[in-house]
Amino acid sequence: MDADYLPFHDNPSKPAFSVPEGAVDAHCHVFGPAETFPYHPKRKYTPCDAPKEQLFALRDHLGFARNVIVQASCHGTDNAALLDALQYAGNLARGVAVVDPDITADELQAMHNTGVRAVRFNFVKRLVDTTPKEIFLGIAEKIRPLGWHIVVYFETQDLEELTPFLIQLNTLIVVDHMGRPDVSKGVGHEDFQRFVTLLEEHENIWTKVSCPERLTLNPPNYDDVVPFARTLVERFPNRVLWGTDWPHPNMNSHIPDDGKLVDVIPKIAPTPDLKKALLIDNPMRLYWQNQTR
Ligand code: 0GY
Repeated sequence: MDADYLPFHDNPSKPAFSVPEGAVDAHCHVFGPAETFPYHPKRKYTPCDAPKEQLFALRDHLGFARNVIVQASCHGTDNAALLDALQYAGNLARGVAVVDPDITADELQAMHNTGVRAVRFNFVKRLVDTTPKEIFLGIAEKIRPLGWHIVVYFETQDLEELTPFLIQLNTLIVVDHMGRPDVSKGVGHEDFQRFVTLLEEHENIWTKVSCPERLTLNPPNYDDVVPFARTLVERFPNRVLWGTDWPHPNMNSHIPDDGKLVDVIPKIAPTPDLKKALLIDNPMRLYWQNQTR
């Protein structure tokens, strides 16, 4: 683990908010253990191990039923730890992989059979080297026959430049962490409004209203992030997902208490219908519907 790396909370609180039965944590990771699943040689950070057993113990502690596990950059395109966790969880987890451009249809099908339903394209420069857009477009075509979608991670300043590419992908897209708005600028700022307009104009674009711990200016109080997430939940109730982001790689402001993150949910999804859409109906539709596994 990097010397300045903050490990995840070792004793998260029980949330005050009772998560509805069948809820999905739609953004989390597994890291290692390095002895079994080594980190990628080209990684930009080395985390502390966060193995599947601890992820699923947290799921139970917080009251969730299912997980969507996202391949993180520290494992590169080696999805072994992710696939191992999916295998272990059976029908209770789905995955988002990161793949090489030369991946074969058979390899993709094997991943599908293990529970992968999407690939992730990462544009965050501190996490990955730049990938040419043609490479991503090629991967988008390879996954199309499987009905997978694409999870994209970028920062607010990159949205304008990326928009034509996102449209060109012409498939269902999920944007991580609300496109990482600068919350000091407020909901009305043109940067966040550009993101709202993107979703308004493109019904194939969804977003995760996750990561208040990364976006807040006042940790561990997350109230400054609430108006951003609530705006998206209320405007696009059928296209939003929520996740813990456990084990919270690359945090430097504080170690988030996962129970307190769950307690943000009723603030961003104030009605029972909004909570059900966010936590159950949307992720179930996207990751579990019409699937044999
Ligand atoms: C997240 C956020 C981060 C890291 C990664 O793939 C990754 O390494 O996604 C980050 O550092 O902002 O979603 O886990």
